[in-house]
Amino acid sequence: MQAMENTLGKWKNGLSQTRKSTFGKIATFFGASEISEDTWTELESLFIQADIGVETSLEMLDRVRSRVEHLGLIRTEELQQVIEQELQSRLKTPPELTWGNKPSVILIVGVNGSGKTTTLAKLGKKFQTQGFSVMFAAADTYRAAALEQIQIWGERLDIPVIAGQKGGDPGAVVYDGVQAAISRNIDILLIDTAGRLHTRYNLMEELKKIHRVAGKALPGAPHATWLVMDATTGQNALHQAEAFKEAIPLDGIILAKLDSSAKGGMVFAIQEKLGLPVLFAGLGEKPEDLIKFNPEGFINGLLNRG
Ligand SMILES: Nc1nc2c(ncn2[C@@H]2O[C@H](COP(=O)(O)OP(=O)(O)OP(=O)(O)O)[C@@H](O)[C@H]2O)c(=O)[nH]1
Ligand SMILES: [Mg+2]
Repeated sequence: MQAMENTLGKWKNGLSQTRKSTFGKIATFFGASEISEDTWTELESLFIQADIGVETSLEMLDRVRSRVEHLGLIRTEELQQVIEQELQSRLKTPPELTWGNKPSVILIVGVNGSGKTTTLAKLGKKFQTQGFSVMFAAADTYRAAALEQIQIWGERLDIPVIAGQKGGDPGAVVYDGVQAAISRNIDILLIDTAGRLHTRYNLMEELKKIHRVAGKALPGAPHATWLVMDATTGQNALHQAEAFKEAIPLDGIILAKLDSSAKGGMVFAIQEKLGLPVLFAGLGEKPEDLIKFNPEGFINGLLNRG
């Protein structure tokens, strides 16, 4: 119970930006006035501003509208519950994660700057707290700073890091990482990858290769591939996500920087358009600021519901 309350508090704090701007406007929209054509036009524009995406917004409002007509609702205050139900019904509780393989290999991918390395550190801490032994593999060999960043996290969290040389072959790092995780009896190996190469094509080819190499080093690996998306980039990130999905099989989304986003409606479009579960949300820069996605907490945080 205590844990649940703390989580609700985290959602509320983490989503204060979006609550103060877009979603807050939706929440204050409900009053004594009568529902009219203008109501629907305004709601549509609020939904789109909130980053829900045009198509998803229209679909959601269509459903709200038929429900309102069916129930014979007249005043905008009566709309609130129907909209909240519609928002909530669009979100899925992520599946429980189970780690039947030892080591379980998790590949972290995403465009540059989306929050991969920070998320990897947060996941490392989370799994460690749950009692698993964790190792990092630094397969972003393009930037010297990337290596340094992950090494600092490794030291801080007391998690071993397998790394190659700057400019080295990322595939080799993945292979070595898996071998090291096997020989050191590690439970979970988290692999960090680069977010930018000379071209998008090169990046996708490299990710395919990394994926293949992991499977060669350990049949069945990677056991999960998670795409880190930056919540502040909005609808644009959805197109980027499609490119990753075409290149390699994805198992879930981690939405980083939700705390910095004034929108947050992307969550609705992600589940709809990508058909992938949102597993975790990043609500800050500290290792403990990654929380399991929870539709109820998310909606509470967006609308400041009791
Ligand atoms: N506020 C906030 N900042 C975050 C969050 N996640 C990551 N960041 C910040 O976003 C910036 C980029 O994060 P990185 O983890 O380096 O991103 P990356 O995807 O590894 O970047 P590249 O390796 O350059 O592709 C850093 O300043 C992080 O502190 C989050 O959930 N909330
Ligand atoms: Mg990085």
